[in-house]
Amino acid sequence: MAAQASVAVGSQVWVEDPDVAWIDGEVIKVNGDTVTVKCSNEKTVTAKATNVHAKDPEEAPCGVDDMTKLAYLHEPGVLQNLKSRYDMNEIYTYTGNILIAVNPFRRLPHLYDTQMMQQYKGADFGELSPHPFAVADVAYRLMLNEGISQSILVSGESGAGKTESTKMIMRYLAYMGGKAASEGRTVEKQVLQSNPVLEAFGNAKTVRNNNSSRFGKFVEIQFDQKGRISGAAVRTYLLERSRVCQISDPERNYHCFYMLCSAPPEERERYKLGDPKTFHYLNQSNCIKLEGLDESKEYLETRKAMDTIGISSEEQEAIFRVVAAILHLGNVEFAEGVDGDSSKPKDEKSLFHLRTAAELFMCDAKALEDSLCQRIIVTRDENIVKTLDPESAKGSRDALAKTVYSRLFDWLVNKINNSIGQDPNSKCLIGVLDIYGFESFKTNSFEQFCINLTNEKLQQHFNQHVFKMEQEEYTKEEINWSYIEFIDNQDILDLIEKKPGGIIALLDEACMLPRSTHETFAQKLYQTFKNHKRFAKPKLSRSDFTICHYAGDVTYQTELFLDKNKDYVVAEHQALLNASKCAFVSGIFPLLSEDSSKSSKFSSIGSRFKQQLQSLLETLSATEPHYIRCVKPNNLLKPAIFENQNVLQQLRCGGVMEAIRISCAGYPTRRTFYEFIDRFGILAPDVLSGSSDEVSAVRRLLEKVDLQGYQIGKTKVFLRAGQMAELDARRNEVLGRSASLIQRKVRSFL
Ligand code: AOV
Ligand code: MG
Repeated sequence: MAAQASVAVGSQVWVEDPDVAWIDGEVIKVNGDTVTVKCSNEKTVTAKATNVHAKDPEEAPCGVDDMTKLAYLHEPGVLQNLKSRYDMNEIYTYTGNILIAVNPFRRLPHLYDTQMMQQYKGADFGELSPHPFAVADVAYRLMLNEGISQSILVSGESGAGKTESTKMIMRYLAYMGGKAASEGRTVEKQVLQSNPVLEAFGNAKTVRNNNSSRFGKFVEIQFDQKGRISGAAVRTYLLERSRVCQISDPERNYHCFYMLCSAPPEERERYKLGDPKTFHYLNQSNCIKLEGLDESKEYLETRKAMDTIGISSEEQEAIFRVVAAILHLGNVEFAEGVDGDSSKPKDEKSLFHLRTAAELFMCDAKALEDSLCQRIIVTRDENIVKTLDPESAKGSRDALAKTVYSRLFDWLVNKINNSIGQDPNSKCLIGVLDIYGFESFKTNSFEQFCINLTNEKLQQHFNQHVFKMEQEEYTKEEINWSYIEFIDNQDILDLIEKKPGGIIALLDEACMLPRSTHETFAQKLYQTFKNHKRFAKPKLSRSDFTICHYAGDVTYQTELFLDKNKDYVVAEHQALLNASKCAFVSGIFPLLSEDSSKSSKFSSIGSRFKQQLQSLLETLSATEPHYIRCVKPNNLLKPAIFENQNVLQQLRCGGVMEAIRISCAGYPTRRTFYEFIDRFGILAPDVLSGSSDEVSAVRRLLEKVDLQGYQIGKTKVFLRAGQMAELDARRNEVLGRSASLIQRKVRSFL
């Protein structure tokens, strides 16, 4: 994809290495199209010439703050640059307008303080070191000066630093758009305080991140004509529900559960809470405590943030009462009832938790028990009570816990939006997107499928944008260029989204047909997409399928696809909580209209998510986007460890390499006339003598060295991929010759 070295014996090059991805070395032999390289780790490697890349002989040891300043824009060069900067705690680097952020996994003092914000305020982009504040500043100024809405899209894999970056951006925007030194509950304070609340209820410790967001988030900040924040809206996407009742070691449930268990004693007593280890929903994992986190402090802070947002103390009380009720609910176990297929609370302990849960939900204990252990089948003539066996009752219990929790979360999001308020007159907004990155695990289910769809959509948006930016740079410099191909992932999007006939449509169909199973669904997929380039049936599998995503192949297990795609609330649960004496609880389970209360009516999570994404992309396409790509340098979550292979994989998945490829397909190397003459004047010193302007000197120099296909713009020379290396090789030759010339002179002088 990148500049090929015009390699000769003695050239400094990069060659592939299984451990560190790319290693540098010196060419010691060239034989046709194979090259032998003596690597800096003393190994000698023979490789194809096309797999060897030139190394910049003048590479700055501390790297460059923008990848486009690299002499050679190729994979090893990009990687080396990030690494050498990371080693010096320079965690931010631009690739043109894209900010790459490598997670430092340590607090970098002063990097984010108010003084720093002060500095970035109004500084030209590129003038100061790369920083999220600079990105936010550009967005803010473009919005204010040009009147165009902006968006800042933060992506990267779990634990890469998306949420932290998002918070910095929001802080900067609040700083710029806040009313200086005002007291009380200002809009910008509310906007900022929405973060800790959403994190308490929507974040959890996972294997990949101790504070992993388990939902996607788009925050839209509205501004008035003077550039002051006048409103905000938060949209969230797909909260992970299964975590409420199922966690695997060493992960944790949502933070709020542990916080509440560390609440002040009188509250814990009121909710009959104690050691988190005594609750089934928490003790499935051995991890209870998080190092460096004071849960009781977090609890009070969450409460304070809720105050700021405008959640009343009655509402707060109800929220935490419901959280406690869920914990108690999880401790209700079932045993077989009097007759075969029925169930009842297993023992006194289960009965206690059942009663406590009912008390906290403010509903009738017997009604709660019935809603867990029975289903009412409505026929035309009568209602028939069907009892559930213990296993089904447990399933019913968990379904209730998940439904309540997700309704609670939705309530919070709504409340935040209503309290902060929308500004109907705002013409400009800045949207900040903090959404899950591409995922590929050992087993991938419906969640990964949705997450990866999101990434496909955003990737398409990204490619189109990067491509457009390139075009604009060429136009600005008034150079000719012809259409450059770039990989479009529309075919993958069609495979998933097309209506009718795409995977989501087929899944919905399967969910509506009474007799379908995940196996019949998979068969249908195999039949339909037999010849699709992006679809594959793994050998030896009867129900898995593989999608060739832009970021790599992912194999999905269909087992739970049908279940997870169905969004319905058990009618008995709905009725139970609607009858709660607590206004908050009955409020999150409002009476349904006749129509939608029929449990047979199926509502598809996949289709709804697809629509949400569609509307997100419509919003985004009306904005000018700015991209932040977060990179996780290692999986140990430790500072100062930079794993090349790992980082490279992320740069590829995040489209950074693709952006570079697009730019390489055009004229990847740009040098101002001055820089160009400075570096290559030595190739034709005679063209420089005699006073002439820079442009004609550059023109003559290029003619003299007989290069083809380059372009001369208004202020810069545009070179094609590889041409810089070619010129450097010649320059080295000249330098070498003059060195031996000097040596000869020196010797003859001696
Ligand atoms: P994520 O949002 O990308 O993951 P976070 O933003 O939560 O990742 O970052 C993970 C952790 O890395 C944080 O809790 C910090 O400890 C550390 N970290 C990230 N950025 C910085 C920074 N700039 N300075 C210092 N420490 C940082 V997920 O939500 O899991 O996809 O779903
Ligand atoms: Mg996050």
